[in-house]
Amino acid sequence: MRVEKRTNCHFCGYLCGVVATVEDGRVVDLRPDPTRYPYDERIMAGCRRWRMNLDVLDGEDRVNHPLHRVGQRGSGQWERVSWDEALDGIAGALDGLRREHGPGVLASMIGGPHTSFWPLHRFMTLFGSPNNMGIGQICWNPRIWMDVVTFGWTVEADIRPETGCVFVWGTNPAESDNSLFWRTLLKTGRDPETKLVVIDPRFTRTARAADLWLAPQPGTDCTLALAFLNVIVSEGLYDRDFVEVWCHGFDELVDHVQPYTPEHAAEVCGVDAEDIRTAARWFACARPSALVSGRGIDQVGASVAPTHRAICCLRAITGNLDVPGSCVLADASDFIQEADLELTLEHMDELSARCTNTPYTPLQCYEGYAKVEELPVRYLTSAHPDLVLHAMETGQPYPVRALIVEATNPLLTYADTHRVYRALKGLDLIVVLDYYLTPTAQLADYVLPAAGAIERPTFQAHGGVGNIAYGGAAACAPYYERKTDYEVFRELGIRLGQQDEWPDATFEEAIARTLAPAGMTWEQYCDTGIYFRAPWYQKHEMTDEQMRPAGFATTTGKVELASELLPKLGGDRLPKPATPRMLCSDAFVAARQREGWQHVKLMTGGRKQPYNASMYLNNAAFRAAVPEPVLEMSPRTAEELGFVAGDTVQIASDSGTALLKVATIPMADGVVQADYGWWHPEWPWDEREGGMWTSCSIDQSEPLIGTWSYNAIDCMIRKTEGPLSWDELG
Ligand SMILES: Nc1nc2c(c(=O)[nH]1)N[C@H]1C(S)=C(S)[C@@H](COP(=O)(O)OP(=O)(O)OC[C@H]3O[C@@H](n4cnc5c(=O)[nH]c(N)nc54)[C@H](O)[C@@H]3O)O[C@H]1N2
Ligand SMILES: Nc1nc2c(c(=O)[nH]1)N[C@H]1C(S)=C(S)[C@@H](COP(=O)(O)OP(=O)(O)OC[C@H]3O[C@@H](n4cnc5c(=O)[nH]c(N)nc54)[C@H](O)[C@@H]3O)O[C@H]1N2
Ligand code: SF4
Ligand SMILES: [Mo]
Repeated sequence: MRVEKRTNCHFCGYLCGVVATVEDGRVVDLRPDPTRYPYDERIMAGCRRWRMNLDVLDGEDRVNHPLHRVGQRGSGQWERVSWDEALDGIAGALDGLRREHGPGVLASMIGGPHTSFWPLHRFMTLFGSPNNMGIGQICWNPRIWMDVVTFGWTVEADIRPETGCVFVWGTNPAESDNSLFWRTLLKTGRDPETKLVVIDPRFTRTARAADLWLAPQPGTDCTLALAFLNVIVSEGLYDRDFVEVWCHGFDELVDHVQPYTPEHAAEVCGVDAEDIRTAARWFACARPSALVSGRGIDQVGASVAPTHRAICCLRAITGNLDVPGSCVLADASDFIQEADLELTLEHMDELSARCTNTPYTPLQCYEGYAKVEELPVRYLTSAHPDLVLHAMETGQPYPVRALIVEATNPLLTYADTHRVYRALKGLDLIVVLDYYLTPTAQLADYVLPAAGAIERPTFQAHGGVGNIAYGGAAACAPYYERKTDYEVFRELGIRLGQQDEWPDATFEEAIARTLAPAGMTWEQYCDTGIYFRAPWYQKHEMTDEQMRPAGFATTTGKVELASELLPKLGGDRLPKPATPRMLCSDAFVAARQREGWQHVKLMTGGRKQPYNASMYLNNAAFRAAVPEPVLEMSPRTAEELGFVAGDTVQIASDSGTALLKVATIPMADGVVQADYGWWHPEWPWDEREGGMWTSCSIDQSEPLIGTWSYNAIDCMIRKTEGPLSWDELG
């Protein structure tokens, strides 16, 4: 029988709708679905991934059955086992470890937005472990935290026809966000009335659309933001009414920004002082103005909190907050939020008692979470990898002996990958749930076959910061013995006494339950593919029966330019640039310099099509188009270092080294940018994986949230001969 099914691609976080033609349970064709959000003809035409959904269903290298390790860890020898054997084996081992060491013995790792992670986190919560590592500290959380501290809630850019100026700060949606947002931005950038300012050390595809490109040295953005504030305050360009009624600590901020003149920032950031003035004036005067930020400033380590705080102040004093076309405070969701699905709040006390983040990162922990009045969202308590790895290595503060890895490849994408590797090698139990035998899966005891998008339902709710959820149904039942992530954690949970907490047999039913409070049924969701409430504005002005305005959900009820909360946690009232915490030791630098290596500043992980972190490197067509990882630098930097495009170079820090090919692009001088996540699926399995050069040491992380740096890193570099290989990586 031949039927057409509406389903979604999930090869990036945007979940474009596709229509699958299904014959006797097998998908035989796919085409874009123009009827469902987030559809855009040009996106589908330009995206090289959605057709892959069909190709990989029967992909030769997919994991199709549960695998159990035979031989030594990492030896690459597997036996096929049944699901019951695998799940009984895992549950039995976890039960034994919990009896011996307590519930904190189990840790988990997740990655980017590849699937719904709440089932794993519900499982972890019910098991009793707070050791859920993820990308919280370096992807998204820093902004969410500082928005919440300053405004009481998170904000999203609301780009509309009337938007007069957009700051695109440390994000490159032309490569990273193949979605409607980028299309909207591009259209806005082409409007002669709208000023588009891109702040990025690299001249990216996004920067090409800009009216003004500012290229700060990485990690100096806090000073730049303070200089914008300096211009706006000293030229009287702020929104007096909003400041007077709704901002707390304006006078303090005015004093605070005095030293941060454009000339000072020009020196620190390497940006022209006049350009700083121009950008600041546009943002303040071309209202409404919107601002979006990304990984570029989420991953700057020590400066992350003050940078975001300064940006929050910029939005607030210019009155670009919660008015149409500026930055709107997100709305709480009508459907159940992920944080609730994870059951975190119900188990706060128990989890808090075992939280390894306490007292190291006083905001990013259960106690920090409890201090903020109203919290949306998830991941605000996710465990710091350095602290959990430490527990794996030393048994302190208690032993962590088992690990579940879901939809991430930490041997390539977590920081300090040599250390991740060593810590994993010493564990008693590793379970990996993935599509492929990734380098991380090669170290597992059990590899469990995950059902891919179009084989499973999808539900994207952007972490619960808005009143929007979209996605849809599976096109077919999982092929072979693959299972949805939800089913795996449910079945494991039931084996470990959690049966009462998993009432829904399938992920479809769980999504239906999630949507029920919003009054939407599963059938309606599959049909429309979206639950959505339009944004509404100036919520702080809404009055109650006594005509009292709602205000902001902060301790003072106002926008806290000067924070009342952060000093209680050891932070600053006002944003101050932090001293960069250097990653290379003096001894390492000196030793390499004696051997002729040169010293540069390193950024990593600039997003590029067609790959996504460590994914799709097994796609032959992609590899033919983009065959190797590159190291970008300005032509001037290349010349100074003595390199030409195409040279093979080696970069190193004291936590690792990698080999890449030089490419020259317009970008800030003295800085290099390395692709990340690279591996060579076609090379025989070899435990010496590449790409290991960053560090997540807690000593070098930002002190409140625990953000480590992927962008303002110290590194050494030299030219090397010959093709890329593992041999030099030793
Ligand atoms: N193709 C592709 N798309 C992806 C991903 C992928 O791996 N590949 N990953 C997905 C994920 S997990 C995420 S989090 C998003 C991230 O999405 P984005 O945040 O848009 O990430 P990038 O595209 O790398 O853009 C970050 C930009 O910040 C700049 N930058 C680096 N350091 C600094 C700095 O100190 N200051 C400033 N101002 N800029 C700086 C970089 O040059 C880079 O151009 O992308 C998602 N989309
Ligand atoms: N140096 C450096 N490191 C970084 C970054 C950087 O910019 N520079 N960026 C950081 C950021 S922002 C992020 S988000 C991370 C991203 O890092 P990861 O998320 O770890 O990276 P991926 O390579 O995308 O790994 C995803 C894995 O999940 C599997 N997978 C995909 N879909 C599913 C699914 O539905 N179920 C299951 N079970 N498995 C699935 C894929 O096969 C793949 O092996 O990297 C971080 N690390
Ligand atoms: S943009 Fe993302 S979700 Fe959309 S088709 Fe491409 S890979 Fe799939
Ligand atoms: Mo990310």
